[in-house]
Amino acid sequence: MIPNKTTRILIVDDEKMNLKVLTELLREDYTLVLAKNGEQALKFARQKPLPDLILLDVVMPEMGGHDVIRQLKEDPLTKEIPVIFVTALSSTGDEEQGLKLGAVDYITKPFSPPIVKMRIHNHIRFVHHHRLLDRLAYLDPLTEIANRRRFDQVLVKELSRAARNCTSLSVGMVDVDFFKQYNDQYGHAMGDRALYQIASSLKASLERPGDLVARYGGEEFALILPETDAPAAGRVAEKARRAVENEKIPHTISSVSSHITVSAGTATVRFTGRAGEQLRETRDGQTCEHTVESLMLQADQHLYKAKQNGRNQVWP
Ligand code: GH3
Ligand code: MG
Ligand code: MG
Ligand code: MG
Repeated sequence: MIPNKTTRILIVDDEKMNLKVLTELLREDYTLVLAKNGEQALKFARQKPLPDLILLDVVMPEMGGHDVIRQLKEDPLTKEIPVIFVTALSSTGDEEQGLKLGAVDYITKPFSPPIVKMRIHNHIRFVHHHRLLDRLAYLDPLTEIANRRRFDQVLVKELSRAARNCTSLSVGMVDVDFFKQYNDQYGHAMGDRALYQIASSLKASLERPGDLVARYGGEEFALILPETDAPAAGRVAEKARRAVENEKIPHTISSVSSHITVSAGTATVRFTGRAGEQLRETRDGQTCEHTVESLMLQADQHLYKAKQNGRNQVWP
């Protein structure tokens, strides 16, 4: 990896001299953000764009480095940011504790600048590799939205979160209408382009940061809508449907419209009772064991109804 200025490093140290030394060492290769105490460190660590790496002093007045890393690791926003301790505390016990708290490396002062620079380069290279692997594993290459693997992973997590917090969770299945005919008429390459545009449009139509749209397969997309009850899910799906329609991608042989349209089915699980209890209830008041499969099956059945009813619509 060639270091570049789009990579951000947050440097935290209460002593100006230490900040200066690290700044001199790294400023040519990276964009640096400096914090002179623990509170500032937490504030800057949560500001977007997030830092790619944090160099953290241990001994600081008020909030020390150990408290800072604990809080970073507890926050879903910052827990993946690698932290390197840079400290004068050099005993084996100190180092062991730093690594136990989740630091990826432990550098003791006084340090050798060229060695520290190389160690930081190596960690940054690792960060970029990790991101690349993440993209490959969880992004659909054609549409550049989440893939099926990511969808399944998020749905399991959101289902258990909804059960824990006794909230509603909705899913949606979205399927392009008469897409086979589109491919037949315009060719597969245009079909691919249309899928990209549909995916972008669906994604842009979602409002909440926790919502997810994924490519579920072929020309099918799926939505995860946390803390969303059935009527709200219907509204979100309708908004998504309209967004695709408004793209006005010509589809002259579709019998629904002269443009590409989608149909959607939604399904909702509503967890009632006190948080942590096991009572599981559907929208219709039936108590049943809701698994990922049954929720998706229901959304699929509702999608089928939307298709049967004439397409370009949401069911229920
Ligand atoms: P319906 O309204 O009932 O959903 O009709 P449909 O033609 O969309 O349904 P069908 O399931 O018969 O066809 C889906 C089509 O989607 C067939 C397939 O060629 C196309 N498709 C699936 N994945 C891709 C893809 O990655 N690229 C392109 N260009 N087409 C795809
Ligand atoms: Mg200090
Ligand atoms: Mg289909
Ligand atoms: Mg279809």
